[in-house]
Amino acid sequence: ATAIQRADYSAPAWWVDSVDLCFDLDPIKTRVLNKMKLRRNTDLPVQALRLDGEELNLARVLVNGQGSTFKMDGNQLVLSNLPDECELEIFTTTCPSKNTKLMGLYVSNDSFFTQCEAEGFRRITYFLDRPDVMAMYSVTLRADKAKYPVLLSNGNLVDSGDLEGGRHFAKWVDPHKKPCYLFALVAGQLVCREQRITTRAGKDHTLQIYVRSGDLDKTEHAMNSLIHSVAWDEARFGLPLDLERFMIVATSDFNMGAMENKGLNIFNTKYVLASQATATDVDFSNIESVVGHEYFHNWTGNRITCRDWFQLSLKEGLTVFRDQEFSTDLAGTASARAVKRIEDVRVLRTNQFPEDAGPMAHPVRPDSYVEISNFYTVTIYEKGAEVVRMYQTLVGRAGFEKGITLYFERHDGNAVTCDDFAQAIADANPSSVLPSLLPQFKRWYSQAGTPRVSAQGVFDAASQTYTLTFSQHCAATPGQTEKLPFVIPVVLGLLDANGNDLPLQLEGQDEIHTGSQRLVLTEASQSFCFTGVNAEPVPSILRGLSAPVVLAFDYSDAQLLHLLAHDSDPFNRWEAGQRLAVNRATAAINDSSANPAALDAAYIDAMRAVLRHPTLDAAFKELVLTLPSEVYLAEQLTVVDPQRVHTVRQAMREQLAIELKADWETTYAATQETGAYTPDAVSSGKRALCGMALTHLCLAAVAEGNDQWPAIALQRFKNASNMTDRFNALSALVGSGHALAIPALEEFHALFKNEALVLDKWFALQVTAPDVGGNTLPNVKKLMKHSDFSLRNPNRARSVISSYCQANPAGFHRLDAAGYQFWSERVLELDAINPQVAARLARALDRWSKLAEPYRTNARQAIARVAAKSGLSKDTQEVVTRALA
Ligand code: B3K
Ligand code: ZN
Repeated sequence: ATAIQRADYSAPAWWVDSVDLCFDLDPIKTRVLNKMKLRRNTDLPVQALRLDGEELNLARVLVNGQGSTFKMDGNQLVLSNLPDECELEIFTTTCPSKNTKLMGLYVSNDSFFTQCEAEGFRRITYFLDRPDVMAMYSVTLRADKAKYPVLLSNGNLVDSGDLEGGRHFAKWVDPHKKPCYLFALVAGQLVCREQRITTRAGKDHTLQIYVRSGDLDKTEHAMNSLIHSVAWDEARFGLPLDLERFMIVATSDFNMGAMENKGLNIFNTKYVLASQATATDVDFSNIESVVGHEYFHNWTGNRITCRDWFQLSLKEGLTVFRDQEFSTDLAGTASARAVKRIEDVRVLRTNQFPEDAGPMAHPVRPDSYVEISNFYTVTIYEKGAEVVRMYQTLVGRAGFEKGITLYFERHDGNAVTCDDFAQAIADANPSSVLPSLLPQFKRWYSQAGTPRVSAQGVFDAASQTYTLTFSQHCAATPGQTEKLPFVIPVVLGLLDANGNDLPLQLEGQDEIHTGSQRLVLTEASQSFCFTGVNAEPVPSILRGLSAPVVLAFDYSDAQLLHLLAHDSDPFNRWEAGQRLAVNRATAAINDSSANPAALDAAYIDAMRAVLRHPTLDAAFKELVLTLPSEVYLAEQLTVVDPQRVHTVRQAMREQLAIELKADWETTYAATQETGAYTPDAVSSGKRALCGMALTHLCLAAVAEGNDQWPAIALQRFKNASNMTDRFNALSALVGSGHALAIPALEEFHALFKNEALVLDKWFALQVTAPDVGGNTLPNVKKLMKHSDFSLRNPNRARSVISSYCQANPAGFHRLDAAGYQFWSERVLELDAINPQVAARLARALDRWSKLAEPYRTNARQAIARVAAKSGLSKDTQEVVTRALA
């Protein structure tokens, strides 16, 4: 497969001004008539029209109503000698029921859905399938009325009625021009929750959420999230809803989370359906952010879209940043805001940092790709969001809002690049530091890899100064050996002996900062000297993770304990606790003769103090008490023995369980009742801490051969009035390996056998259970034979296969390599059905070269077996080829 290069971009030779689509929907043979008004791009020399198509049956081509000659060049339909303006009609047919890739038009539960981003529209009709071709759309849908009573597409319904033979039709017109990746249609037996709203601007809108008939009672939270999203974007960025009607439709067969099609978002049911009985607090909060995310795309993505797919982070990084800000603003209290930031940083560091250090590392704006679907990554999304966050840090919140306003003034209705975005933010803030730093700042778009910032502090008692010296370094990544220094905003504070922030004054400057100060690193190495410091302070560096970097500072335990106890920045307070744990874990992991139970009294006492703290929020306590994940710990090591990492972390957890037992009991007692269920930040934090207490109490009980707490967990499981408490109790039992887990799992299945999303949890919980005597893999294989298992449903396949391969390191990385064998077989099996799902799974062994032997050799061989297979999809091929490079 050949790579597409960013440098090869050229404007399209033809523009499409309007598209009139007519569908005769049928699961076996859907007919599509595509009438386009074309206009030659006269800026370029005359070129043939080349239209993309994939798995289409071409019936007829008319130019200005006349039969026309054409030729095929691979997958492209090529028409030469067209007049500069013409109408082109193309008739094709497709078979939606055989579409297991879930790209283009497909059938799920007897309904029709589409997914076009990035290159799925070419599976519906021949088209210039690229985001810089924006057209006006009108769409007529015809289908059997009884089977498909609801017919939806983008924009406004302008006509509908009955046809002969029990069929009916609906005609939709989208008032906004759009790239074809935002096209959507839905047809089926669906019901809808509807809400009319009037926005601040005084306009009326209809919001609708369509689901299958049994699911209507689970749409209230998604609707509320949508209402909040509309209000927030108007209030924070002045961006109103630009459609009379805004629809969300849920489907249980979907490759990813959701899709922002103009006016007709299509969602994975996982990010729509929620009731207190079936969804956890985490589900509720994910729904809020995904509903927000897709809604915010209406401006950042749809009104202004990407010129080409290399610019993907233009819309994704920015929209993730916006959804993070939305959830943060909705969270309310300062503590809840900090909790949200910690959660986002955890995602960044456990997913994106490893990606940036592995074979798939790529810049936020990649230079080349084989299959664009492989580049919907945590780098494009989460690192992209951090890059946007740094603009805000550099120009301030008000300055950033001005920048967004200028961006829309300049580019609304266009397909643009990351450079256009950067320029708008800089131009709107002429007196900020950004304009002069912009060329260097843009290295964040071109250089892959996570920079490492090393800092050293020197206190000089005689001059009463404290000098911080920073140096930055970024390791080589595939295709990029040399890196130039980045622009790195470093927000910091200095704590005195009482834990208070010192006033900060840099040598030679008049300005005095109380609390935090923002420094900007631009050199490979540079120093900052703070004056008027009369005793050695403890530096709190990179507050709130002010840049997506690794900070190396040789903190003593005493300094970290001081930060954990006092830092005014809750993020760094949490971070200090993580560093204490990482130091202990890595020491024990690296010395295989050492006792894996690596926690000393100082650490345990500090955790006890946090648990007992009178004013800290439950959610924050839960985050501090959570040990760094096995994946995060592995990233801190040069050579990884996954079994040793697991053994040490597990031993540390047991130690926390046993040594803090009395405190877990107190904590449980204090948090077990949260009253009537609401998924707000405070009560969900309480439930999370309660679940954590129960987990540790069950762990301690099993270690001590005592059944009291498992019995309490079983009762809580049975009596729970919401899914969060019920699932936490079940997880506590399963995670402790207690025998009561078995009947509880059976009961859980019986209770929720008709709730697909809950069954996904049931499957995932079992395959991520601790691997006792190598039993996880046989259990995974057994679960794949369960009558509720299906490889074709992405959610279900992920809940069993991906959860095992990607969320159970100790169960997966087996000495006998059977986990890798299983992985390679499933990748190949899935690749024949759904390449996108397969290629995601293929990334489970990204970090193979860091593994200790024999894991390393065995993993490499498993990847090579996949790579050797003929007929692999481009998707999987690209992932395994890069892994072996
Ligand atoms: N833009 C879509 C992702 C499409 C993925 C295509 N393989 C959802 C989102 O980011 O909002
Ligand atoms: Zn997105």
